[in-house]
Amino acid sequence: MPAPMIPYELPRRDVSWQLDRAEKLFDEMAGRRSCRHFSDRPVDRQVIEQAIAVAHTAPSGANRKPWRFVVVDDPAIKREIRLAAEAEERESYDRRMTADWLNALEPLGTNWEKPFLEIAPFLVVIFRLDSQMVEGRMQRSYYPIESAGLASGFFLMACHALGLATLTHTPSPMNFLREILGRPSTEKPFLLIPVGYPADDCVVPDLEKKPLAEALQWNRQ
Ligand code: IYR
Repeated sequence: MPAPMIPYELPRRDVSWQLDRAEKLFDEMAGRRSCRHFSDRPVDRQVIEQAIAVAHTAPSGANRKPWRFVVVDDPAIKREIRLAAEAEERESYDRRMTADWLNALEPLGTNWEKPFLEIAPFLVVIFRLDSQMVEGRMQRSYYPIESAGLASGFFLMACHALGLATLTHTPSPMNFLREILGRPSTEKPFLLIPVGYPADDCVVPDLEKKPLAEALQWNRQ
């Protein structure tokens, strides 16, 4: 049965308001960087829950919201995650990643060591749900990867807007997260996101960014 329809309105904005707002939003988001040097300064649990509430407003296939956000702040679990991630990362850096891949990562200065997994106050593990219980039976999800990606983007933006640093970390393979966190096999680890504040001496690489003109096209080429 179709859901009842309710009015949907947005405030009317003129172009100068939109361009002014766009500039401010651009400046704010362009200031977001992936953080690999976290402070151990705590973050209030309510703040991270609010950021997840924002992520949970993201659109999704058939409105099924096929994601789960697991927040880890237990030091013993963070340590388990660090050790398991580093074991996979060591294997990846030493054997699994291609020379091209290692070359592409060189400007970032990353390696297999991931101390931030213990230092950041929260590790947020986003799972994508390939199926889930709906109306009392297991049903498949629609576009779970796209949906989880959308919710992840909303989450990163919410964290940044709340003054929190994040890293989209993808130790590979990530199945250890499902085991450590006790999630069922229908839930696939999607991203591991440390959240917190940058360390006082945090630095980020000064990277050249791909020009927007290479990413934007009007109509046909
Ligand atoms: N997962 C590894 C390697 C890595 C891969 C990509 I693609 C990055 O943008 C950054 C790192 C690591 O986290 O070190």
